[in-house]
Amino acid sequence: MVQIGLVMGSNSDWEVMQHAAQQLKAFGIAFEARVVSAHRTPDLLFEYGESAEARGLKAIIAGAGGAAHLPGMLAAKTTVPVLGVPVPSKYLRGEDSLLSIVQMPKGIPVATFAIGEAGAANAGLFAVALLANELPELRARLNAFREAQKNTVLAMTLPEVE
Ligand code: RP5
Repeated sequence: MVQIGLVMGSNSDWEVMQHAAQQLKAFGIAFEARVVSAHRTPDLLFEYGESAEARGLKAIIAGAGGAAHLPGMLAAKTTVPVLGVPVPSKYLRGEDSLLSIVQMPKGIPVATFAIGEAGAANAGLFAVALLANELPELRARLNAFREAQKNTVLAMTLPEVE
């Protein structure tokens, strides 16, 4: 059963959003990836948000660029947690996307991540952490991931000064 929805406003967002998909896949999470555009397919957005809970989604990762309505409008249509990823845009490099997603008025929350690849990857990891609240085995794998990451940094060396 699909647990996480991964949606984005365009297939041009995939280059960034695939970093969320990679994290979900690495932890064996069942997810679906779809293009859902807030302004070009608003009816599909409503349908996706309205059906999310009944379909068993535990969280929705939503990425969009520019005037990024997608995460906020999805959050307006469901109480399933929405994790927003600002996708870099051509002219304002994603600062527009970030502000569009993060500045939700009180009452309809969107958990907003960093612009670009790091934000997408962290949204994936955050979704894993949400699921891990109910799944001890997944929690153990997440802790092992952190341990491995820590050991990689502890093993880092720097060049000698000439
Ligand atoms: C947004 O417009 C999408 O999320 C994408 O980031 C941006 C550009 O879309 P395309 O013109 O590449 O389809 O809706």
